[in-house]
Amino acid sequence: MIRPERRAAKMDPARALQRFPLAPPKLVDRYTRTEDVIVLCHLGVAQLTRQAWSLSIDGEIEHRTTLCFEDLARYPKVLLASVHQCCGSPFAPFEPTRRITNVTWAGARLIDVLADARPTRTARYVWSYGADSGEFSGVSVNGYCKDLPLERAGRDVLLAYEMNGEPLRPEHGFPVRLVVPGFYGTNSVKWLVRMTLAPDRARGPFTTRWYNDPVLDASGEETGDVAPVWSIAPESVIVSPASREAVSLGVEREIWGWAWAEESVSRVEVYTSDDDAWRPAELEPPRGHEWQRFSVPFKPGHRGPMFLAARATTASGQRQPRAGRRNAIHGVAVMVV
Ligand SMILES: Nc1nc2c(c(=O)[nH]1)N[C@H]1C(S)=C(S)[C@@H](COP(=O)(O)O)O[C@H]1N2
Ligand SMILES: [Mo]
Repeated sequence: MIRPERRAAKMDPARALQRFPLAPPKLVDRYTRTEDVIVLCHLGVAQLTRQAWSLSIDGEIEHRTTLCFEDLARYPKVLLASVHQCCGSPFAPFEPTRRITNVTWAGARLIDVLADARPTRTARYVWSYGADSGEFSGVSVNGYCKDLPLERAGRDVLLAYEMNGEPLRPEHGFPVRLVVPGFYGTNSVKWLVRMTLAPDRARGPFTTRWYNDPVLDASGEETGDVAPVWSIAPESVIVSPASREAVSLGVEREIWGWAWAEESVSRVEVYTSDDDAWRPAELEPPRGHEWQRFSVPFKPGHRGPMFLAARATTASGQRQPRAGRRNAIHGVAVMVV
């Protein structure tokens, strides 16, 4: 086993970098092309090579270990597809941004790697560190750090080295990133170089100050509690028709879109303002953490402006709120001509 020296990775660019996703009418493909996938780098892009990369695992484990890329590549390669969603700005946690994509990943299973490190009974969280460093919102950061409950690692969490069938691009975390399907993208640490098993949550700014939502009560007041931005709440977008599209009177077509949640979606309803009714949509059965297509037949009966909306509900009864949350209902105003 090679143990390269850990030096701070070169950052290029050494500033925040974002690529916003396609607008809902452009989300026509089931799998998002890599060039259309969101990019969010708080500190810039860490430039790493496979040769210089290593992952050290420490903390509450029996066997401290450092893996090089060949060590990781020896674990069974797992392929899966999942939604990959940025939850939006940490400064505006209740604002819907719909930064959503659906991509395929390949890599080693985190539990396979952890099985060899043998977490102790006191380990409850996995802290993951990126090789990126720099400044975000006036705070100096050495290694973007996120956490996840160890019990959540037991399912489908990957140490991924491919996106959409190709090695990760630098901005997506080359050579290895964490992927937590079903959790918001912020948890999927890029340029992953260290994991620490810990009895408690990570204490860095990205798990305490940012991406830790104020908990609201039923009337929308802050309770003083906070909740980690982990699980993806139920959400849906209407792909067609597009906002402000002119749709033809009396011509039958579809209203369709995508719905997703960490827990799969069991029901989508579509609202049409001409009859002021929510109708159940046809919905694809869930496939892992991929998004699910929904559709309803649509034949506009009156000329003039019309409002459409979709709302998703999970099996446990979580439903998209009307407004005021990042997963608020997506509405589309069209013109019947
Ligand atoms: N090391 C590191 N990992 C990171 C980030 C980051 O700034 N640094 N940004 C996070 C956020 S907020 C999101 S939404 C996703 C975006 O992943 P992508 O740029 O590959 O689409 O990466 C997450 N992982
Ligand atoms: Mo994000």
